[in-house]
Amino acid sequence: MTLPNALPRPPEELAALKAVWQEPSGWKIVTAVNNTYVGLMYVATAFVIFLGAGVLALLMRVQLAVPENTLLDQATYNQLFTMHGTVMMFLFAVPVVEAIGVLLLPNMLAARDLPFPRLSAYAFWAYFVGGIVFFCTLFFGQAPDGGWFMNPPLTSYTYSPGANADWWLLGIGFIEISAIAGAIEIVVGILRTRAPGMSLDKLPIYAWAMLVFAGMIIFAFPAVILATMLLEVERAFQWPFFIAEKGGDPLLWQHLFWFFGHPEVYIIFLPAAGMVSLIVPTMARTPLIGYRLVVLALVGTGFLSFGLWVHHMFATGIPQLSLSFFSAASMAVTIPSGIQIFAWIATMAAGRMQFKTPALFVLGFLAIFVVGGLTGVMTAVVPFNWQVHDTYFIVAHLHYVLFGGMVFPLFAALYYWIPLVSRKPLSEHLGRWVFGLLFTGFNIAFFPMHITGLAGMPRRVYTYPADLGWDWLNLISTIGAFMIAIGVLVFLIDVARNLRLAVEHNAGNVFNAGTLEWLPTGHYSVRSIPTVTSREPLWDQPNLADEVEDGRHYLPGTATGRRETIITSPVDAKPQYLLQLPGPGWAPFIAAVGTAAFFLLLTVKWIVAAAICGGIAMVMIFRWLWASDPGPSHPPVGIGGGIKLPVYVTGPKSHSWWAMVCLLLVAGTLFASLLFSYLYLWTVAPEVWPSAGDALPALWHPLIAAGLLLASSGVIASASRTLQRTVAHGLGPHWALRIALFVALILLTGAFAIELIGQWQSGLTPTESSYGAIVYMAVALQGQFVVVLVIMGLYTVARSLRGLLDGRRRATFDNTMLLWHYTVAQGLIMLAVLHGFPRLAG
Ligand code: HEM
Ligand SMILES: [Cu+2]
Repeated sequence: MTLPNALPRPPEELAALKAVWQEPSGWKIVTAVNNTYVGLMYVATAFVIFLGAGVLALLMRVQLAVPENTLLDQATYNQLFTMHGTVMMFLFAVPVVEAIGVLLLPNMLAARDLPFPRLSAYAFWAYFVGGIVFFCTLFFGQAPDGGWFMNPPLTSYTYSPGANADWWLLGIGFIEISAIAGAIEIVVGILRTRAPGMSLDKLPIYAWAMLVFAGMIIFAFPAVILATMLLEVERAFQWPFFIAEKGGDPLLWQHLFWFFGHPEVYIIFLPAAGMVSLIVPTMARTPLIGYRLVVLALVGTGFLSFGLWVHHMFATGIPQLSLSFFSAASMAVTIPSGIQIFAWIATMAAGRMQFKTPALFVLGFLAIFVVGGLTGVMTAVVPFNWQVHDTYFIVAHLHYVLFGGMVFPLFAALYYWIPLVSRKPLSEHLGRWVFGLLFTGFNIAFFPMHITGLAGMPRRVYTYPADLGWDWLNLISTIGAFMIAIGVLVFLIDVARNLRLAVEHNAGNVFNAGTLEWLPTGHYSVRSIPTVTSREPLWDQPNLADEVEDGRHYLPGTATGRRETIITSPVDAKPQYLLQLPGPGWAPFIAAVGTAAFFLLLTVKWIVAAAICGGIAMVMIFRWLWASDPGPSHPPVGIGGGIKLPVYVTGPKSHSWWAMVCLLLVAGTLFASLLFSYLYLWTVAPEVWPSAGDALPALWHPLIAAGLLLASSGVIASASRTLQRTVAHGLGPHWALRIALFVALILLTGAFAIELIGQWQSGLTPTESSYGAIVYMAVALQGQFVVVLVIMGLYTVARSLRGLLDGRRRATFDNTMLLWHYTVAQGLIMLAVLHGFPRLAG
């Protein structure tokens, strides 16, 4: 193969590349947006939070070590297990895998960075501030105490009047927004910033896993965001979604929560499985066996896991048919996991394994995860499930799955990839100790819990009477927990001794791996971006590292004098355009702190301060958006090999269009969850719903509203055609465009007002019944979209006035238009359901 660039490269090329990617130092590090910086801080924060949640676990184990212990009282213990579970699931497990993705993916895809660096920075800082404040509620006795799944009515205002539950609802709801931001970044990054030639068939398995992971976040998290919104509104304004006397149903919470909560387990597990699929071939020195089957298994798990949520509700008295269906489905999901396990075993058998520390952790993972899978199949059997419901058997099962399925792979990954960010690898000798302590400690701590559970000990009890046969088992569990703690301590010592952070001049490819992240890198990632022709490029092209370093592949420096990366087509990774990336800046940091402060202050009901912080966050976000639609500011540039790429693209080819589509999928899922809730509430309490004889809002209301909505979409569509005819600073069509935007906004808000007034005039109030509550919730959701569109519409007009919008520079308008049509569609469906459904049913 002839290389795109000839030798020698001019010396100033590398210097220019370095200068452009120079990162701030000192306290200005908070302005850094580069994935290496943000990724490292992200991983470190998540790990510290893991330690914190681990300390809570130790406290619980000390309390339970002997019967009738008085070290902790009931109220404190309730906060401890709730915080331990919540923090482990939401503040450690999901963020840490997202963080590793941010850190590794660009290098693995040979991109210079992910497509939205400021979004990653925003997601990280929001998580950082929100996570720390959330954790600190413990020190003020304000921590949530209703268990990690927060079931009402226990968490409703009547039984949890303090702010504890609000911290969970607002804090976690907010951190999920940060997780979604990260997920969108990862989806668009994997699909659009791959090295030329890295078709989907050559994508490293880890990237496949992260793609499924991020996709699952997009479809799972909206359900729990809706649930937290409903419960918070119920607590704050007495809208009775979950209160049975008023036609609500606590089980609605469980459906929404577990529709997210079960996929959550796989959201945590799949990235871990992806890591294992890269580590095993390296350790066995042979390519992964069954690549395509493993990809199929990842995608299959993603789909299946959305059909299992009811197995967390087997003891709630749901119909027999649901029991059978969800029981069978739960067993079916073991098949794709089994495929992966066999692929790993086959690969190990086919190659010559070197038992370095990462390999040990992988073996530990396999052993523990298989046990967790087996107890999972046991609990999928309904009668057995009823027996062990809410006992320590479940605590044992969930830790075999979560600790085995993600913490062991995580340690494997740390030992495996730390040479990428450190001058020295971690110590093999200490690594063996860490593994030994964690593996033995884990089994000593958690295996006895199966027996404790079968012997009848319920979970979530702060103490127990002596001589029920639980004493020894509990003491053993506590000893095991401390062995785990010592193992983690040894790991920290290893890190303190051997970790020497260095992105440049790192330890390098110490395990002789085949994937691209092991190419020599700087802050700019690779010096030049290689063409990929196989799944293990470093094994198949022995000279690749030197060629890349010598700048002989694509984009050997900076083509436009700014940070940039190549955008490729989603399936076969053909270069499409050059994306200019932003450098360091304050906006993401301030916006994230402002957003976090907004939610946290809202929790303590400091409304004015919250509003100010929210306002600051908004201003910052718009400042950063303002610069992110540069237009065709640069003529097409050559990237080597005779390829010339445009520097700006709009419409369905552009990365921002893809991100908008992802965002609309999130919105659509949120809306679907709301429709589900609406219909669900009707099935549980049709008596609070209007029937044939009742006064309903007159039909002309929704018909007019629908007409206005359609008209507003029509106006936007014609504005789009007008925009096509404009050029910067011309006059005529610009005014037509601005007027059209105003008219469309008036039509949209008019439609909303008519619907709201119509419902109100018919005498419906949100507090009287679950029907009123859910109707107004639907209207309020639509209202939020209208508010966003008003802001985006005015913003678009402002850009037009400043001459920043025309036929060629139109990404801002295109994204607004997408959201617009979506909002109109959502509004039409909502009108049809709100007005059609009770009528037809009655
Ligand atoms: C460091 C080792 C760990 C120990 C010693 C430990 C210990 C415990 C104990 C004793 C409980 C039961 C409390 C009770 O029901 O009264 C518990 C619950 C739980 N743990 Fe862990 N755990 C550890 C790690 C993890 C990890 C890594 C995760 C997740 C990634 C996790 C997730 C959970 C969850 C979700 C619960 C349920 C909380 C609830 O009932 O609301 N744990 N843990
Ligand atoms: Cu489940």
